[in-house]
Amino acid sequence: MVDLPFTFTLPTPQVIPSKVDNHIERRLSAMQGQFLDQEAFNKMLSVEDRLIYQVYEIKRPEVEGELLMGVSIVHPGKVGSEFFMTKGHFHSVLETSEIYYCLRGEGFMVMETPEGETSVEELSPGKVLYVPPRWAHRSVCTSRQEDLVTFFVYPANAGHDYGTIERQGFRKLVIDGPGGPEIVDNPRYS
Ligand code: S6P
Ligand code: ZN
Repeated sequence: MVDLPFTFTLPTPQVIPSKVDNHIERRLSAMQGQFLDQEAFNKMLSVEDRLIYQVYEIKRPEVEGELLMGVSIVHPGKVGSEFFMTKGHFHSVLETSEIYYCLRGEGFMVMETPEGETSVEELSPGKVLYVPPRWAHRSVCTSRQEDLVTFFVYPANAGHDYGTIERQGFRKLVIDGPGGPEIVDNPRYS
């Protein structure tokens, strides 16, 4: 049977889609080893397993030709001086791209290739970001009070490779500096 076209609404300022097939909540405990300041991480975790980000997914068959889409919501906050962020990943099928459309909040997309090229793009409402094939990506919320909300679309066969980032982190970090958000080299990167 052929698939039928479908519609859903993504009303603003309400940002939860009217059609949701899967809701992911990622808490601090799932981010072990990702933030630079391990002491600040442990201290925060001992008080509360804070909700860092959520994803509302619209499911499609995970095969070539299909597209997956959804909404990612990164909450405001910091671990030490590092802003709350997603885990970040390469796509398992490296030669796949992704589009992000920022709906709300302020932040950055931190990106890098396996060859070590880096790029950090600012996100603000109305901005569309094209993440080309081969670029790992991580969203970082730098708003003080507001969520960073993005709508994303990517090939359904892309898959996620979290392991590479879990082992090494990203080459660039976004920290809260004296004059606002700063992009710095990750001192732990080997
Ligand atoms: C999937 C796409 C987003 C992220 C989401 C959470 O390819 O990039 O749906 O999954 O922003 O990030 P992460 O790194 O935990 O999957
Ligand atoms: Zn992705």
